[in-house]
Amino acid sequence: MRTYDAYREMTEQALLPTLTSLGNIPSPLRDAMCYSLSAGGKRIRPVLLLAACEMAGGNGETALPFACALEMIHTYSLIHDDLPAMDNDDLRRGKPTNHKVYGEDVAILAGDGLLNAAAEVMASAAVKMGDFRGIRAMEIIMRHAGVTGMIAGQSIDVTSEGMKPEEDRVRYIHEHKTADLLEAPVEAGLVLAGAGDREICAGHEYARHLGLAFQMTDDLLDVTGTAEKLGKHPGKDLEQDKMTWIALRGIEGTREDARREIEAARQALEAFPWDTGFFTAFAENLLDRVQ
Ligand code: GRG
Repeated sequence: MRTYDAYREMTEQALLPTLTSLGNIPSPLRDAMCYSLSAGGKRIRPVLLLAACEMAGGNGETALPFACALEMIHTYSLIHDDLPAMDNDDLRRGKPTNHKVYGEDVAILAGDGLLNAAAEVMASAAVKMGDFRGIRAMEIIMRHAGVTGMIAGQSIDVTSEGMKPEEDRVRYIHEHKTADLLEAPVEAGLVLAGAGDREICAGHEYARHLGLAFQMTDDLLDVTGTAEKLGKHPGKDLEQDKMTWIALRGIEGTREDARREIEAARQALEAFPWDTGFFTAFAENLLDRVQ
């Protein structure tokens, strides 16, 4: 296995060539898609996919198109989330948001374009692989990003603003808006490596707990972080009366819950027959962000 930085660098190198390999995208659509895709970001989702695949003995290079596709989906979701009709943000990844640079019409299309490009990239990689692993990985990624996954979570999030926080509702939003897009890479990476159902189940369990802790730490950073550190404006959740974990449990309660989720994630790793050091360190680093 490689380091986080090595997987991140693999992703950085492959992202734009993977997009442009699809053919001639007209400007300004192409510029808008490339702008957000190359704006940085932690690249957590592709890194998780490549690491899960290599942990289980798979080939990272073969998995790379799926890792890039997932980052395209994540980037589209950020572009759309920043639109005036959703969170109405003007700063993302330390840069002006897509619609501030290209206008709302092109930003919407850039998001649509990235989602469609992701499906094209995965379908074409699956055809090249010539077996069921690629199709299965694509199904996992599209389902977690879709109308029972991330889009479902986002839909409940935007329609819950101003409501009294309820635990089931907050949990639903976090499991789908956030955790689904962390489950997808771990499960898909394992599938691409040919792992068995027991390991895929353990991967699902790990990533679900990790995803919940990830959203809790994101909520904490929204209260305690600075725009300079976060690359986006803090304080938005309170401003928009969002149904967050903090609204439910307060700052200390959220910290405690995040610690509990990380512990549960670490325990899920025990079911793996491989060296899980990468994934333990990943979970612990997440917690360090808000200690
Ligand atoms: C528009 C369908 C649709 C979904 C939007 C991404 C998203 C769903 C909303 C953004 C707001 C938010 C708090 C999402 C939860 C997931 C999350 C914390 C995303 C940010 O991910 P990072 O921290 O970002 O990995 P970078 O920039 O590092 O890639």
